[in-house]
Amino acid sequence: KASERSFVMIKPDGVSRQLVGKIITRFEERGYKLVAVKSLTPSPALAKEHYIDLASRPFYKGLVDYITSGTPVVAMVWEGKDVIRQGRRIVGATNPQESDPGSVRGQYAVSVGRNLIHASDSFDSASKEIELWFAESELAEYKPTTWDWVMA
Ligand code: DAT
Ligand code: MG
Repeated sequence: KASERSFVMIKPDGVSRQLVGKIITRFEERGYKLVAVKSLTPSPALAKEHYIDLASRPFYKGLVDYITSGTPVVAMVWEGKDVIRQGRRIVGATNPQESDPGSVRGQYAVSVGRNLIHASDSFDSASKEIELWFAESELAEYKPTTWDWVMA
């Protein structure tokens, strides 16, 4: 769908390592539309809910502690053709040791516990995550000047 949206989050290591601009640029230059963006330190409740499907995993507490460390995250919504699947490709495999070197994780990360970035993995999780992180009023409606050329 041309209107497909994905939730993408630069994690605290990405912010602390000052990779925000480089990461946003990948999505922008591909032609995707930035529908929403904000910097925040997630509450434990928000981080736990975001990763609720992993609650039984041994790394869950460490994951929540990492996301809520106090260094902010950058939460975003990106829109465009196939952005959920393409977003996952831009981000790379979960374990940076397996990520394609051209992906964000494959270029900048080496540890699965510090893999820089999140992107929704399905239409259902994208819908849930966008609703969890953003109010409807935070989602912009506009058309980038590049849109018709890129999304044709
Ligand atoms: P992804 O972020 O690629 O969607 P996921 O949803 O399976 O991966 O897991 C969410 C995050 O949890 C992942 O980005 C990093 C962390 N994680 C996953 N597997 C892990 C493991 N085996 N050890 C430590 N952290 C892990
Ligand atoms: Mg995931």
